[in-house]
Amino acid sequence: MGMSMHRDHRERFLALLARENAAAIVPTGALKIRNHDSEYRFRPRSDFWYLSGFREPDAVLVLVPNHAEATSVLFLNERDREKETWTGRRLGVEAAPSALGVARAYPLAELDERLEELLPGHERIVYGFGEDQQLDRRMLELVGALQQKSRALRPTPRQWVEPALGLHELRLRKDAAELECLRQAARVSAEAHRALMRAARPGVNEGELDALLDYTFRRRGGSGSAYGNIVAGGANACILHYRENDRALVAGELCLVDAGCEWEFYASDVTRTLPIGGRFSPEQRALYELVLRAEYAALARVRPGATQDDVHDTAVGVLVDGLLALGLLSGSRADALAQHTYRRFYMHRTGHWLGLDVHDVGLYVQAGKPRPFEPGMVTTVEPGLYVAEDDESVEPRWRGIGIRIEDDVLVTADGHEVLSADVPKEVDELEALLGGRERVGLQR
Ligand SMILES: [Mn+2]
Repeated sequence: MGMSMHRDHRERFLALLARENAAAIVPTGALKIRNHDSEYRFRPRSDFWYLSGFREPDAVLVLVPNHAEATSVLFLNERDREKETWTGRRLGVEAAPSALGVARAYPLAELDERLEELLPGHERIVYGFGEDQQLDRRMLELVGALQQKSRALRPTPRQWVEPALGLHELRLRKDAAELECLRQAARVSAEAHRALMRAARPGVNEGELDALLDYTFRRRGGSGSAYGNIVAGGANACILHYRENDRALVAGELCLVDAGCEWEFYASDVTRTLPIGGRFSPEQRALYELVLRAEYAALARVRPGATQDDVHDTAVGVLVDGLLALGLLSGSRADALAQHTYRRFYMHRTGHWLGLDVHDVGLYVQAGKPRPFEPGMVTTVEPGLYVAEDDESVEPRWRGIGIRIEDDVLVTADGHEVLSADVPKEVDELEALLGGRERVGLQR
């Protein structure tokens, strides 16, 4: 793995660029200020990491397949003894080619002037607009100037191409080395969720469990959480992106935990919903078993040729049947499906691509139709039900229950593999894990 994975990605993308007579300019971005003069921890942009394996900020990878001497060129910060004393070690221009396998490396300050020499000979440029307005403007000006002085012998770029059209299609299909990262991310997530289940009991604050997740992710070698952990007790679970994580858990309520480890910047995305105190109430249990049935039915649909819509429709079908049976929806099944009355309780989609980004790149629709799954794609499957605290259309006993069950799923040649299968989700397992403490007499 390591460098060879990124080199493989670069070679694959260069071959694609060569066919299109295209160059690519791929920046990683700069440190971002958190407040005053403190910065957020840096995380390379996913396209850049995929192609380079380089962790430092302030770098740009340029791929120029039609260039005579060097097809991969990295621009990065120069070594600087004084700056490194303050802000950390730098790889530097000299060491970059052998460390990363790029053909050449230059100081970032030379980017514009070198691009004038590297870009001619290519008809289009792959560049993602919208991340960095300053760089966007510089690139437009630079290419505009190139076109002004173009010579007939060497084509100058005339077209900008979005990374979504080629690079993101490569990222959508995971290779063996990437799958190893995704498996490792899921493995550590499983350990973190299990640790949380052992620690979750009445009186514990959501924030303590949030910290336990982060601790386990990083202790086991992950780079941290792949997105903001959600630890949502009671009706907080009905807020889909609940972030406060600061309330003490109460016996008898559910706690929804949506958290995934990031491994070498590859994400996992796992949700479990736990009975605090160790016993589901009848209403909680009815809804939980319904969501679990929907998840199993949806998972069973994941195989080559099926689509995200198939998976979603399957989950919705099971949920609607169950909601009708429990009296939470009324009327006919056909009407509930046609009029989307279930959306009061299930308002999100059932899955999304997973990879370097938790909501990973890759088109969901091609030529107006949902694209079929192919081996090597990774998706989440995550049905849920959320009954708002103030939903007066249902009996009070159902209100404030929020449930989601989410796993990470690899599409294989003959079906699928659940990467997060080690995270318990059966009712009996959860009741044993969360209630076991009383039986062995442990006190907080
Ligand atoms: Mn998800």
